[in-house]
Amino acid sequence: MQLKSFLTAAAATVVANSVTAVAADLPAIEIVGNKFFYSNNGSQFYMRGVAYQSDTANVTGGATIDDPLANVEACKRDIPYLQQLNTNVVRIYAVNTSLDHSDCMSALNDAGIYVIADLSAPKESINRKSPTWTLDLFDRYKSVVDMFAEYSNVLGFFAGNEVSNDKTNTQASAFVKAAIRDTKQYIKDKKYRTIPVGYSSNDDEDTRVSMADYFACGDSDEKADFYGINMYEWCGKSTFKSSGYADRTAEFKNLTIPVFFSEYGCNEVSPRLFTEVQTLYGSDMTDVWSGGIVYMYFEEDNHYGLVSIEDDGSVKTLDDFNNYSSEINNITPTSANTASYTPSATSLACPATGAYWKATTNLPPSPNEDLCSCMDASVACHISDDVDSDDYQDLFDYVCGEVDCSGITANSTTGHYGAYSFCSSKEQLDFVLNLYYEKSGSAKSDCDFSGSATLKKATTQDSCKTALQQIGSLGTGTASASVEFSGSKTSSTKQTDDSNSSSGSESASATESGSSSASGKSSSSGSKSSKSSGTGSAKKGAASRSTGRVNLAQVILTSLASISFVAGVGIALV
Ligand SMILES: *[C@@H]1O[C@H](CO)[C@@H](O)[C@H](O)[C@H]1NC(C)=O
Ligand SMILES: *[C@@H]1O[C@H](CO)[C@@H](O)[C@H](O)[C@H]1NC(C)=O
Ligand SMILES: *[C@@H]1O[C@H](CO)[C@@H](O)[C@H](O)[C@H]1NC(C)=O
Ligand SMILES: *[C@@H]1O[C@H](CO)[C@@H](O)[C@H](O)[C@H]1NC(C)=O
Ligand SMILES: *[C@@H]1O[C@H](CO)[C@@H](O)[C@H](O)[C@H]1NC(C)=O
Ligand SMILES: CC(=O)N[C@H]1CO[C@H](CO)[C@@H](O)[C@@H]1O
Ligand SMILES: CC(=O)N[C@H]1CO[C@H](CO)[C@@H](O)[C@@H]1O
Repeated sequence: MQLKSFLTAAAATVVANSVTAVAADLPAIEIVGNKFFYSNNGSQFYMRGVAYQSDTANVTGGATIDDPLANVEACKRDIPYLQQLNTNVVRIYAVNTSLDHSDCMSALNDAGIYVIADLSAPKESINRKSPTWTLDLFDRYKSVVDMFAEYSNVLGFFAGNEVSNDKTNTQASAFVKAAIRDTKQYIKDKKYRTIPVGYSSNDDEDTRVSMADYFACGDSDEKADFYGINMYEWCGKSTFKSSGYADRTAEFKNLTIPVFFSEYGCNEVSPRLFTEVQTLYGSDMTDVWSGGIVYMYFEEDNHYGLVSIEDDGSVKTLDDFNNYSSEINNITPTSANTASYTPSATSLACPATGAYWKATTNLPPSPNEDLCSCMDASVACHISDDVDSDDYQDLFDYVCGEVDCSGITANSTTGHYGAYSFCSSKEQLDFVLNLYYEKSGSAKSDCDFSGSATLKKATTQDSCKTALQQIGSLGTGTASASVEFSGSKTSSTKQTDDSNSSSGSESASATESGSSSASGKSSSSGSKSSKSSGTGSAKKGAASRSTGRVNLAQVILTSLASISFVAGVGIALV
């Protein structure tokens, strides 16, 4: 009998595992309307979260990600403390997908704790100053999804953290929303559980309403599944009204997706009293908000810790821990149930573009590796393999002064996206060098660039033809035809380390925005008006390139290059 042999096998497994007590998997959390629910019984789920990751700023300095889910000893050390804090969610800012997370994930599961994880990492995130949504970045996001999809205690993923953070860079949100769309589709394509994908925002008074509406509006295929706001408005003893919470609640009450504090806990008054907890989980707010995540577990220089880790590795609870503990263990939020709950509204208008909002709802295209490979094989002029990718930018600057580079650029205000705007820097460079080569008459010397480029045989595979024709030679059209590239993909020059990933046109400083918020908190954050949530300061300049050097090199290169083209002499690139 099939059943009997299954039972026998199961029994054998139980015997083999008898030392470890295996708790059942936590029920997945699902979303209906603007609320989270337990999938097993339909009761409402409020986040009682703690941000759980020590300083990731060192990553920006070139060190490794301190991945809390890969350190099972620390997990096991900390879980009893998280349980004292009635914790049901931990927020993780950056994971290392080369490491094993299974032991910590199951320890958290057994403790009734869900994980909400950022998909980006400080070196691999959408840059608010020159935003792109690329093959490389999508690969990073996919790798995190692949790693965590199997765990039922993954509550959801953040596709970005404070990427746009004021009215000067709202354009970047279009790229984050494209990331949400593509990640959701990837989860579907892989037939994973429907894991929610959302966004974590700062709290900027000019942009906060437009931004929330932007992420929550539109087709279900592309809108965020939930929305977090990093909130530092309630400092010391405050009230629902005087803190600003009342205004925020009025502003977010029409949001059609769950909204919560993805960080909170102003520390202007220390020790923190956490009197906001009663309000957040009380009747003034629970219709609109789904709880929050206290920033943060570990005490560090910025003084937001609930515990400190002593030199001997032990945990010492701080005053903030005790105060938060007494508050969070004393809440009784009302509970809706899916059986009787009907969302009051299901759709929301997208924000109009204007002085404070510049991202159109026409999103950047989905990165398509085959298309980039098709294009790259079809061009004749290629950058030489021995040119350092650090030097690509100089070539882009020169060539894009000579030819129309719209095929590789993206503008989320106009909604014009080059068909190759998501390709690797190398592929993009090949594309524009080839445009220059063709424009100049396609002589061998037109593909030289001071010895940096070479001609190769161009081939257009049949399975690429229609799409490439639709896109056109400038790269500005849209392909409705699908593409399939056979052979080795050209974009396998996946950038894996710091120096390499800061090269080219894609992003000079991917660390500028993204998951570094865990480290960027200045101790004075949380001003009530919260023009900025205070999370930006330490991020600034995190990864600016050595601008002086580049500019100088660029000037020299550009003039040398112009001379060399005229004279037909090859000059080696510096
Ligand atoms: C629903 O299930 C969750 C998870 O098992 C549990 O914590 C909660 O108490 C249950 N709700 C009710 C009303 O039984
Ligand atoms: C990491 O950050 C801590 C705290 O800011 C600092 O003391 C330490 O030197 C840094 N380590 C590295 C490798 O940068
Ligand atoms: C990820 O972990 C691997 C294996 O330990 C390590 O080699 C790598 O440097 C880590 N990467 C980051 C960004 O921390
Ligand atoms: C919420 O929706 C109501 C009804 O459509 C509308 O009158 C109100 O202005 C909206 N509030 C906000 C803050 O958008
Ligand atoms: C996008 O287009 C607008 C309108 O033409 C322009 O003002 C803006 O500078 C462009 N942005 C980028 C990043 O090119
Ligand atoms: C509201 C509250 O619990 N306040 C306590 C916070 O911690 C300090 C220091 O332990 C206590 O004095 C407060 O009573
Ligand atoms: C592909 C590539 O360019 N890899 C280089 C990245 O940078 C390191 C040094 O930081 C080089 O060793 C790799 O060859």
